[in-house]
Amino acid sequence: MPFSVKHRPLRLWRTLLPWLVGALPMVCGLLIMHWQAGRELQNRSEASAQRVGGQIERILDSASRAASELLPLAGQPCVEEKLALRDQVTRRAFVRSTNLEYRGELYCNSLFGPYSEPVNVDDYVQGKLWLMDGNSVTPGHPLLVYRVSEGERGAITTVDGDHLIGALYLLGTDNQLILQVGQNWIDRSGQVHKGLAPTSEVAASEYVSTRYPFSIHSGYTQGKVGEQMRSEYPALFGLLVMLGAMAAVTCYWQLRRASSPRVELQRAIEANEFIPYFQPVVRHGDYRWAGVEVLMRWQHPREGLVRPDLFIPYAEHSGQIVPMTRQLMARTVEVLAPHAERMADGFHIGINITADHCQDLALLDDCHAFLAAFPKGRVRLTLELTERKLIAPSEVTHALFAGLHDLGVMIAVDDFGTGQSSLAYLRQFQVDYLKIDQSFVAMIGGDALSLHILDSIIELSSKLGLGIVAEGVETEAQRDYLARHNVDFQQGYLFARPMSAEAFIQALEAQGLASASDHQVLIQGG
Ligand code: G
Ligand code: G
Ligand code: MN
Repeated sequence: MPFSVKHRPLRLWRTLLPWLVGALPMVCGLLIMHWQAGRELQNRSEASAQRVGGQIERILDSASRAASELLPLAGQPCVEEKLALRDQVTRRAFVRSTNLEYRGELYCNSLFGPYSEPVNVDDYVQGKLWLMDGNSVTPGHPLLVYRVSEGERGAITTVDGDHLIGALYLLGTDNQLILQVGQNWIDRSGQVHKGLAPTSEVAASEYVSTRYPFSIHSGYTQGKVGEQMRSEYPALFGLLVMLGAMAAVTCYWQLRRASSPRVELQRAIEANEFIPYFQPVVRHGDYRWAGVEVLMRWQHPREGLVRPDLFIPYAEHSGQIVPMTRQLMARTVEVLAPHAERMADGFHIGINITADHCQDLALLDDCHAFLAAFPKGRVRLTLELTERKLIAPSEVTHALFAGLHDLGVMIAVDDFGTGQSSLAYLRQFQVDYLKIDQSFVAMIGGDALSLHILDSIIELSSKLGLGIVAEGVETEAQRDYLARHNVDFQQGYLFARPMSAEAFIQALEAQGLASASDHQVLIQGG
């Protein structure tokens, strides 16, 4: 089992990781969506600059044709040509007025006829195009002026600003569109501004006409990408949230699976994975079952059956041994109580407890509940306290052991001889049995000195008036030696290994039958 020490930063990391993993697909998805929306806007911006540019070129074509047709007339007397000027205004859709220029002077106008105004070529970009914010006829109203010239002659046509504004409105209003002519520009408001048009913050693009000296700038205001994402990808966004949540939950479960021992034990407690195994204890003389020791096993979903020495130490350390033992006692009741009639009165049931159990009186309730599940007097509950970890006496332990005594619960000191419990200790906790540790039983057949230790323990306990249980009996020689020394009970592989509940119940039934037939043999024999 991968038990490891838990570090604080690790715990923080474990808490954060599912959030990070959940956020990752959302962040990546949002980045991709952002990029995609930006690209779409860029394409749209370029397309609209191009289309609007095309429309303005068409408008200028009309102005340019009119001017080209009038150019040969420049220099002729105005009275003769003014009808030709008006003819062009009428014929050309976008032309508002036409003019003739000769030697730097605009001398003939389609509206006024003869006229006089100097022509400043510098007003015109490349001598051709001028975006002006009004003239004497319509002051404050934008006007696009087209000029064609040849030597001293020139023809000038004007386009009403409304046609330009119309072109800028051509594709709707969700984007920014600006017509730039030289140092002047105009947007949908119809106001002519001086200088260079401001570039859009999002998806700025430019269409530079190859036929006339103007350009179209298009783009979007700040926040357009977000708006685009919200309006175009709500379903995709929902999917991202779902993916993120799924990733986070999966990560969370994966982390839990390979989590710390405490979390793993807690999970096992909740899943009821701690089950009782049973090892019989036999009586001196006929070696019939006098009782049983309940040994905890962990039925792990992946590791299989886990031995207690692998997890009990940690459970004791973390304090989780208390709820685990409570669960074990409850399971033991479930298994054994229905078969109580198979047990002789005073059948011992040994439960291992630790010092942790003695810090409050909860154990009293557990024992009370345990005994209440059996017919009165049928079982003797024995709590086995390991001698390796001594209990510190206090008011609570005093009350606890007095209460246990009143309930008729017996106390056994487990692994006796391996620790250093004093006589005072044995008396303090009103001990009833000593369980001689199997290392001493293993000395039988060894050298004389070792055997002497075993003999001393047996002698001591009989002098103290305590019952003795010998653990780890594996050979007949050991069994017989212990029998000769009047050890009350024996436990070990020689008689039975720890077994599952089903096996134990089966064996218990077989025992009952076996003892009945023994009895018959005795009667028949007698
Ligand atoms: O069952 P096994 O046979 O492997 O026992 C190994 C050790 O685990 C023994 O020292 C035994 O006392 C201890 N042990 C077994 N079951 C429990 C239990 O329910 N509680 C405690 N505290 N120790 C147990
Ligand atoms: O609670 P206690 O420390 O007494 O636990 C008994 C332990 O001894 C358990 O691990 C149990 O499986 C083991 N055990 C029981 N009988 C024998 C035996 O005959 N030989 C050996 N080696 N171990 C035994
Ligand atoms: Mn034990």
